[in-house]
Amino acid sequence: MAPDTPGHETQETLSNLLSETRRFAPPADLAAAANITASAYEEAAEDRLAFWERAAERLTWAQPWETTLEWNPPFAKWFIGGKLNVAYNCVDRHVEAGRGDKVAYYWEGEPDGDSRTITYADLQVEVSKAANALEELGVRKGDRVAIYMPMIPELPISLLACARIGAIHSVVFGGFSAAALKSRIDDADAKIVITADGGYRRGAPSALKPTVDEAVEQCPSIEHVLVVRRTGQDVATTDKDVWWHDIVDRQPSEHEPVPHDAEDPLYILYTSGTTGKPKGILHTTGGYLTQAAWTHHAVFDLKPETDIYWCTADIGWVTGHSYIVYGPLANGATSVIYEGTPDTPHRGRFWEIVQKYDVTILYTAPTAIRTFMKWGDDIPAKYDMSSLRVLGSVGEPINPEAYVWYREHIGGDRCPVVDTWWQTETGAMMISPLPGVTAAKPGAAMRPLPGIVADVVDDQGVSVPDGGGGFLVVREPWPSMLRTIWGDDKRYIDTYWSRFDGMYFAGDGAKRDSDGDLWLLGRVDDVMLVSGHNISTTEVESALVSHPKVAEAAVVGATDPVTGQAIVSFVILRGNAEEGADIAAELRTHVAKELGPIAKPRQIMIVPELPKTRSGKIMRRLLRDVAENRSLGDVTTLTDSSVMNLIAEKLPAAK
Ligand code: 6R9
Repeated sequence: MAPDTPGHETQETLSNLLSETRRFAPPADLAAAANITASAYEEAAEDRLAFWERAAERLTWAQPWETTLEWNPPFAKWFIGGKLNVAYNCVDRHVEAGRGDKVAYYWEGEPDGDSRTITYADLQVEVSKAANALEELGVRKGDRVAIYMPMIPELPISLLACARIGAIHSVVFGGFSAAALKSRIDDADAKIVITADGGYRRGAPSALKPTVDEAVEQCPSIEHVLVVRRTGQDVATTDKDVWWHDIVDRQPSEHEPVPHDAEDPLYILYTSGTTGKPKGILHTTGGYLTQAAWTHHAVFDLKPETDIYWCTADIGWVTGHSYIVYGPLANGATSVIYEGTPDTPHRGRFWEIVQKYDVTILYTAPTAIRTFMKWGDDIPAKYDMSSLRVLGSVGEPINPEAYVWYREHIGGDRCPVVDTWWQTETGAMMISPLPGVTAAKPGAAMRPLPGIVADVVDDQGVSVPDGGGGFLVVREPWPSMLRTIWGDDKRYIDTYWSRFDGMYFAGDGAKRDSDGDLWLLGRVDDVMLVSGHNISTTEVESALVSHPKVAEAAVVGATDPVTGQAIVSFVILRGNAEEGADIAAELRTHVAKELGPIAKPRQIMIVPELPKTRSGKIMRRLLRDVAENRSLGDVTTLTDSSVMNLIAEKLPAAK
């Protein structure tokens, strides 16, 4: 063993870990009628650019492109010379094709009974009015528009209004602080902010406008604040404010969607990363929409005439951009949008929504699935969810046990689960099973999608053999890839293109099993080095979650005088499990049995909650601080900072 070469180490150690043998073949009826069959892989392998050209032809172009790809590493341009309007593709063309009466969004507010149905014809009117209003406020092509809103229909309408004009939107998640909003407004030099008085969260109106006021006070670039009245709560006003209903409602309901260049910017979306100032990930028009739309069509087997699709993400994250707004609308889908939290007014709210709208495709995150496991099997069992046919997962590695639970308790053991790996930077899905093709393994993202050339390499950048592990990279440019970091080409090169020559470094660890299928192992920063063995947090967490009493687990490496790092785990028990005195011993034995003695945690702490980012990812960095008895680092991106107090209270018992 050579402990100083992480790539090789990962390879040797991980081949002993995870002996998952379950397989779920596609249902025969789904496979027989699937949008995509196995031949797509061969076609794309034969001629990758021709494959993406065909995907781009699913869109409506005002002017065809001349060059499919221009690649000056690491700067890509796709569909050069082509012109299209994203809003036209997402809205108008469906109306022109006689599908104006088709529902684009079933919007479900958090307060019971508060819902709206928006057809494609309605959306065309609303988006046109909003685009006219933005123009009246002085917004022009290329200007940046910050959007800080709850999950209400005016949110996707605002995105589309910007896209229509060619203004670059920068959505900032409605849970972020004034300081976070300010730094994002400044970095993008935004001209206006679109917001609302507030939104509904956990059964009560929660104000947004005061946060915007606090931020805008220190943002000289902002000329206007466009405010939707959602909750009707009392809010202070400033001379920059314009009410949405005052300006948008009186606009003409027609707006000419001028075509934009394929490489004109569509949006900036900030990702926080672990350190430093947030990175403004820049996406452009033609390639982005091509891949968002194609992957949505392929990975969910979307049938726009009959499917009711629901992605539970917030539009403030890339998942919402690509798979609530752009992908589904470009495909003419009918989607559900839900404003609130899954436990309001009760823990069956999601399943009530599935039942109410006969949802056929559900796309959610492992963090939600593990929460539902914790709440208990009896809750989803009360609802009729027989309409479901495809389930998706995104955001973190899905533990095999959570995958199987999702399949069984939500999908009635008949729906394929697609575990989709991608990032804000990739713009759209990259690695995923196809529901009509792949015999999926629980916990594996399986194969790069057709047209995507991803690989797992060792620390020298050499492709690992089957059974090996290392770093996930992408070897060829893809249509929806980020074009740069806004205003910082150097950081773009340093962050993604300097680790390995000529390859995109995703920052995730992965292994390729003996069949050649890919398993994502979490961020490489989180990998633990125990007695010279690289051990992935994901695999130990999955071993813990495979114990019937465990709902969720987070694992970190803490400095240890003997082993270098030692495994410390934080565990949430399932709803019905008792916290008996010997639970820690029981779990340690279980992990040793599943993964081998090397992976046995030094410590197990039973905790009520785990620290998560606002998009639901576990923040292991803070748990490392706890495990190493340090004072906590930056907690500003935590959803709920009181969680750390709850964990700290548990500490003495664990020692
Ligand atoms: C879409 C999104 C990206 C990071 C990514 C990885 C993790 C996302 C995953 C997954 C394992 C999956 N991630 N999907 N890990 N399996 N199916 O989440 O974008 O917020 O930018 O996060 O999320 O670590 O690098 P983003």
